[in-house]
Amino acid sequence: MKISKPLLVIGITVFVLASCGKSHTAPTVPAVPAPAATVSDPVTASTGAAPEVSDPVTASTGAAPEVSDLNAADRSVPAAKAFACGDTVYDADGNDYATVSVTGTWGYGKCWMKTNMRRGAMLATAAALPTDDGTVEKWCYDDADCTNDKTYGALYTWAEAMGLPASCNSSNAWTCAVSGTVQGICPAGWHLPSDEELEALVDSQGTNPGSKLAGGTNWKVLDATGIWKKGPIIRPEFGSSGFDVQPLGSRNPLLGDYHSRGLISSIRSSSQAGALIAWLQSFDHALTVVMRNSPLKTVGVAVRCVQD
Ligand SMILES: [Ca+2]
Repeated sequence: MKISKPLLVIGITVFVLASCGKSHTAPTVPAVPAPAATVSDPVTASTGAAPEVSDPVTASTGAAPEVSDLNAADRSVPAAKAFACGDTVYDADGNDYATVSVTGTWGYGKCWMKTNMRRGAMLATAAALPTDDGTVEKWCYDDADCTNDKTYGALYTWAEAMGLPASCNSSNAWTCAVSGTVQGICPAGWHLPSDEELEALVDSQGTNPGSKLAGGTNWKVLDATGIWKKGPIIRPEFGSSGFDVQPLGSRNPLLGDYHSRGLISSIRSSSQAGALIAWLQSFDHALTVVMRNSPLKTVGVAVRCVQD
């Protein structure tokens, strides 16, 4: 018949195209018999054994390839919800933190933690120092476990907060140098604020920045139930930024003790001011302004992270 030849050509073409598209499921190629060894073959001549020829896939176990249903399970998981400022963020220990987009006269707008970091293992006393033990270490005021204390949080040295060796608390050698943003003890996607970022936060508030950035519960009372003791920092605009600096005081490295809870708080920056000192911002119940200071890196102060 005259049409038999064209049909045969089309059939071959379809077969070739189909084969090209299925290369990952090509049938096993039969093993090619090895050529017989000869006396002059330097490799096989030493033992006289013929080279073994086998299918490397099936010879290893003889088991059929395992078919997993992981892909099907993955497809059933909905895409993760994108983080929006105001959502809760979690540190590496699973502790939760409220977040806030800080408002201000000039609309700073970065996303900050609304409470102080609490991550890490508590040091036994204020006199103890963190070490390079592979874990984050913190002080808790009066040595009372503060892991669940969202009112005050924990205190950290500069190096421990930065994830650097403890020797960086007394050195600004190149191994302790800081460039770009530093995650340190912050959650992934967050970092310790630089000196410049903290300065911008304060400047964004205009007048009385201390009053606007400080905050917390029961702030108006003078007795033990209020976290800020009443003073000039208490003004009509107290807490208006939403940042809510919490007055947890600090750890004094010279005396090895805690002091000034309810009166003072500092927020640590990632920026060094020298071998022994680093920049931070201090809030005092007696001041409506915020003070930029550079005390010893071994002072224990609060850490607030900011989103990258
Ligand atoms: Ca440590």
